[in-house]
Amino acid sequence: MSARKAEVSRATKETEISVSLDVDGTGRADMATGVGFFDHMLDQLSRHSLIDMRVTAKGDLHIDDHHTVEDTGIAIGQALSKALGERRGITRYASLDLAMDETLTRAAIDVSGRPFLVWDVKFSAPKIGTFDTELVREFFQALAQHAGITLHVTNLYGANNHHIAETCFKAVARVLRTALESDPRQPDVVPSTKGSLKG
Ligand SMILES: [Mn+2]
Repeated sequence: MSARKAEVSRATKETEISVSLDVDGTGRADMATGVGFFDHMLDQLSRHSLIDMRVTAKGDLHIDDHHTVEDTGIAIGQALSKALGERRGITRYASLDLAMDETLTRAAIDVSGRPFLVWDVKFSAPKIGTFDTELVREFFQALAQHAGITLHVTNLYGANNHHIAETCFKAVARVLRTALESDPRQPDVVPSTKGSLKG
């Protein structure tokens, strides 16, 4: 596999975001989005996917966190798609049940080139600290759309909303890690009968 690295810069009237990532990294995370809880979640995404990620975002946080979270999802998704190129040699599929204390969350992924999010996660409170819980879905919707991945996330049970959010990020991180790993039985093949996994 050639180097799977990419940089994306994205500026609108609402946000200015730059992302650089290395899919074959060690999980080195450097997050500065201005949203503390979101930085903590992105640290999990990087650490447990082993994708090195550097994210800086300057968003209209005086309104709320929505644009910053969504647009960061877009930029990470775009960078991931760019880094993966034609997706040759990847494992493609993975699924996992991830436990954290009382919470269990399932993620399943197909690095298909077909963006799709199935989201079955409910929070029992609208906020974790100052962070809107509904933004967790917004992030993964943007990520799936722009990375060109099919992603299913289901929270099976859990009581603590911080844990529920965190297991979503960790579970997706772990399935990304597995699905993006080189398949040693077909390292030079695009794993599709169509011959293409580009969106
Ligand atoms: Mn935590």
